Amino acid sequence: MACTRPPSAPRSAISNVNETSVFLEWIPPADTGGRKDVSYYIACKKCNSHSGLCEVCGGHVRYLPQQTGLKNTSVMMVDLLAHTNYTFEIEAVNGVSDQNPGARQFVSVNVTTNQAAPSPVSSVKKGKITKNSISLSWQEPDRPNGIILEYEIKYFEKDQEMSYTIIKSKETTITADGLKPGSAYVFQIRARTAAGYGGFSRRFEFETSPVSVAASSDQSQIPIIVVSVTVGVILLAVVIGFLLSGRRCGYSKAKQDPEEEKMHFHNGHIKLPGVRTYIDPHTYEDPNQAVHEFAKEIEASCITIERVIGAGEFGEVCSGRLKLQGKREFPVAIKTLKVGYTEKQRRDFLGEASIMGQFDHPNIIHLEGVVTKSKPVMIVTEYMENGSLDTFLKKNDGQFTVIQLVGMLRGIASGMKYLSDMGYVHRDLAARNILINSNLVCKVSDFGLSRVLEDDPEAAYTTRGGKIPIRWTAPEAIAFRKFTSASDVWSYGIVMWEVMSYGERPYWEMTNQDVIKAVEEGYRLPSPMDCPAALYQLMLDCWQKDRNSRPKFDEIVSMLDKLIRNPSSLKTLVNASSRVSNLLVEHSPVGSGAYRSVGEWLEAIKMGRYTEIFMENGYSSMDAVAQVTLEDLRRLGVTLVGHQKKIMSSLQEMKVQLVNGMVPL
Ligand code: ACK
Repeated sequence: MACTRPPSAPRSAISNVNETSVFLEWIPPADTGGRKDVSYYIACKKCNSHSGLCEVCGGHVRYLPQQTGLKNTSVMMVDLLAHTNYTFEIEAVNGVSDQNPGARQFVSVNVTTNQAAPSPVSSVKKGKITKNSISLSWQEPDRPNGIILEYEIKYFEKDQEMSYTIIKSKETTITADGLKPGSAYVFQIRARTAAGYGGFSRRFEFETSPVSVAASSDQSQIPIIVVSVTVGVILLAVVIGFLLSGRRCGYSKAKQDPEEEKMHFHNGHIKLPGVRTYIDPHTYEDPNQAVHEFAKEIEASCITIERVIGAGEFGEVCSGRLKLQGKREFPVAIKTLKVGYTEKQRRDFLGEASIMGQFDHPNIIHLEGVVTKSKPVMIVTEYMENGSLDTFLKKNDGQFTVIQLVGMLRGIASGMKYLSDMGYVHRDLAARNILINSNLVCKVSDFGLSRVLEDDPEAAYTTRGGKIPIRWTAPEAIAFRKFTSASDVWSYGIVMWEVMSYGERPYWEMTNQDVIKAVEEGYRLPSPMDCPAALYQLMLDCWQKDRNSRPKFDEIVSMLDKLIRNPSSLKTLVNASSRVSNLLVEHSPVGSGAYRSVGEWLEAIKMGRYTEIFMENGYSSMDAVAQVTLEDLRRLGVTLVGHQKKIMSSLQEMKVQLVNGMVPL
């Protein structure tokens, strides 16, 4: 047997951070060492951001599916610490790696995890029990992921879940009193940090003493609030009355957790405990107050502008660097407000910062702060090296693996789940409004008030006077302005299509009117080329006419996670011939109209070099060309993916123009 050697390092590793989980993907080593038994090992190091020193990660990190002997080129690490720098080294090994005295061959990836809610409280002990009260104590969660601000204790009499009581406590002990003697009660506890509430603990059941035992209660703990469901309902009625009586308007979240019955006031806005809600800056009488509530003021001297990278509606977009006290300088994007602005323009410009500043999620563009005390007025955000997703994909046509594309889509869905949980409806979700960084992490951007649609060149006026990006918008939002998270899901389906077709324009050159008509008649975009069937099915689900039948963003995230964990599920592609015949079943084939000859058509799309091959193989008329499938192209020797795409897209475009429709649902 020939001598073999250890493999070279894996290549092109990319990471996708989601709160305290990291997904890694890489390409196999260029040199497998002449063996077929290559597998991968992941080394994890936790690094101190100040000293730069790293230590091996503790046993709390979980690797899915495993840390060693990985056969696939991807892995997920979960249960990492929040706000922590990690270095992951991906090493390729084979049967002779152990014999190798030389240096290890690995590719390394540095990531910083994001904030995460605390893990559930796992251990709860009963303390003093009387006939009317139960005292409890518990341990802080294993992974608080921040400073615990308070605990919420929910309890109810066993089998009476509909009538529960909630106590809040800053301590890890409470006494629930006013209970029935000799009755079983169920308790659940959750912790809250700045990142929000963690999950509830499992249910703990304790019983009060029977009547004969002397009553006593432990007064050492002070519950902050005790409100029963009944009181909650009364409070709700009072709050509504209060608002109707003309007090400053509040904002209640569109999606309300039925379990939450209590309400708090925050700056005159109703806030539901446990669910962070987006507050519409419009509800502030003074928009400056909103900006300063949600955005940090940055001194202009901390910012170095380096170059102009684009044009926004309100002024130039630049790249530069931000140096905050006690922190290392880092790259930022800077949106500026052009001189001579009106008060309304200033308000609308800063409105975006007031919205963005309320979000904290790895797939939402992060606001560093604003400059309002000097001119020019600026909005400073994290820098996304690869710019907008649509341009980036067009520039890198055909360059990514399906898993990489799905990773991008997963990030966008995760950002959108966060926004919908916050009660924020984006209304202009499109690949042009997603930014992508050097790690291929996608982040949702472009937040605005009414202006959201004003500055989008894609937005067109509807007959009802609104301005809407027709190709990305759900029919109910176009027809009667019903913008909801479900209409954002429709747009997400279009973004999926844009991503899988590397930035192709949805519905090609069809007019907006034709798009509205075709969609109304039940036609949908056909599958992009080489698209996994599971992804196209998800797109079709997002484009259900009945908005309640569309998947929710959390379901989309779970579905994409499943596909990423099981890459073989992405191997089944939408059958190329069925893609085409879908269009032909319903309608007549491409014919005489558009081009007079095959040669003229191929010349027009700069594919004239294939005219001879087409003619020699019997594709001598446009009717014959209409039957061409991807397999036929490959057989004819059109092997370049870019050329295949160009030809198939052109065919599709012609058919779509002819039939004025797409795939019938
Ligand atoms: O495709 P691009 O390079 O990415 O061109 C547009 C341009 O500015 C106008 O919006 C780019 N851009 C916007 N925000 C950012 C950001 N945070 N990081 C990097 N580029 C950005 C966008």
